[in-house]
Amino acid sequence: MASCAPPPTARAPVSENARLLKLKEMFIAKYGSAPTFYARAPGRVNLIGEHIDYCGYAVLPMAIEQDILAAVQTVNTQVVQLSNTNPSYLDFSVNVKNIQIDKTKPLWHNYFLCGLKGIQDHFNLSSPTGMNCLLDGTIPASSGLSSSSALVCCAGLVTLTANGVTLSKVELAETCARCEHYIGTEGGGMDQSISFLAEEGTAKLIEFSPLRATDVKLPTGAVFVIANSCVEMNKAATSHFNIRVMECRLATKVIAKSRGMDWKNLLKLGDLQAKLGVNLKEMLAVVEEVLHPEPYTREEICECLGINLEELRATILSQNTQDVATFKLYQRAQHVYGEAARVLAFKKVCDEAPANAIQLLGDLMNQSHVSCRDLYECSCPELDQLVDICLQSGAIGSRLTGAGWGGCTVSMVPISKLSEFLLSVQDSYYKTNDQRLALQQRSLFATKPGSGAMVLLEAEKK
Ligand code: ADP
Ligand code: NG1
Repeated sequence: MASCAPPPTARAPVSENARLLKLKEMFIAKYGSAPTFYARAPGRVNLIGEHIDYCGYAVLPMAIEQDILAAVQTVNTQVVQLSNTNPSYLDFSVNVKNIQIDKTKPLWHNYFLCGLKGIQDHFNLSSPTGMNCLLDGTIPASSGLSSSSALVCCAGLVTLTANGVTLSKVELAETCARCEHYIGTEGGGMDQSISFLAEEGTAKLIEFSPLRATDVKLPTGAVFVIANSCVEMNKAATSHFNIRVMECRLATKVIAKSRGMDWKNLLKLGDLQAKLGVNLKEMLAVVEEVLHPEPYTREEICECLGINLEELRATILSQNTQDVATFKLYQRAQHVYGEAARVLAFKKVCDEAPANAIQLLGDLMNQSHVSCRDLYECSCPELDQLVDICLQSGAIGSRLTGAGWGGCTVSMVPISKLSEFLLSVQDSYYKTNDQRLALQQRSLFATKPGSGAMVLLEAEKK
């Protein structure tokens, strides 16, 4: 199986590739000699299955062409030096034996340190190598296209390669998913999995425990178009994301307790379903029966679980959700079970390819957006407006993608309508606002499934 293999290593004719050549020249100007290898990890667009990976449910993303690329040289010291082609990401250096990751300030180098530390910890490396690295990214940051995970995955692959150790793509994806938690966000493994397991030309159904990726053949008559709302949302700098993770965790525990189960050892809505042995539709009925739509106060949750506030804080809540006063359990659980079912329905339509496949997939994407907006409350006015504009401009389906609260939409557009669609979205969303107009070129683009992370070595000169 391809996923048991390590990420591929390819030979790249650097002098013929403008981006690699520029990076090489900048590297030499910065560090005085040429890089010994390059590594890239792509971002992704999630077609459907939002905020359910951390509940244990399958998701359906594809890698995009935009990526994080690193030029690297190992050195004989224990120092890792990091620099970036984007001057707003400042230089940083660290001793490999003293890596501290600041959860309170998610500066760019902290994401690199997650990957670095993740690999060091995995192999328990006693004497990790130092290195000089120059990074270059093309994924719009904090826009739901997974720039942070691409950086963590790239750092993981760089550290692996520099230290001469190997892992399969699956092991790398699992290690990088775990180590991104060092920054403080409690995400699932979607982003890191697709970054390593992606293959050109196919979207993937990503399933967890055990992690596996299955090809999903997308319909031929439509293209997927990404549109950035130009509203940035940094997951690690706010508590929105972790509050949702905690709400799902609390819903799991409250339902499990009500059914007399071992609730202390259950964390995910997916594991709860597996233990109850019922289908997703039946889980929606369980949610209806056990949970109420009014927000739960911390006190009510403590009462339901028979614990005190200190225990709630110490054993269940994350560091940045310690002081949250109320949690919506009913709405979040409704979203998760409904969205998990939509992912399976999407995959089935792709597999069976009926004549009305595009309409059916579009309907599922639209339902997903409504659920993210109304039940999960992870949209924002600009994203809702952009989704509406995309639908009015000819998309059959349109939804927010990634964490939300800003960032991008993904729309499914019939190929025959693509040019009209792009012009119409430009006119209605980007040309109405100077800030958006300035960002327009990199904000609205058709995309297709790209390849996964890889190591690049300079091709020998002929
Ligand atoms: P996303 O949805 O893109 O993953 P996050 O808010 O979780 O968004 O992470 C964005 C952060 O990742 C940025 O604030 C920055 O610290 C880091 N990052 C993204 N792109 C780059 C890059 N090209 N170079 C350095 N750091 C980057
Ligand atoms: P982005 O869009 O990269 O912030 C986040 C999580 C995913 C997933 C999505 C929502 C991380 C690293 N990524 O993605 O695991 O939960 O939100 O579907 O936490």
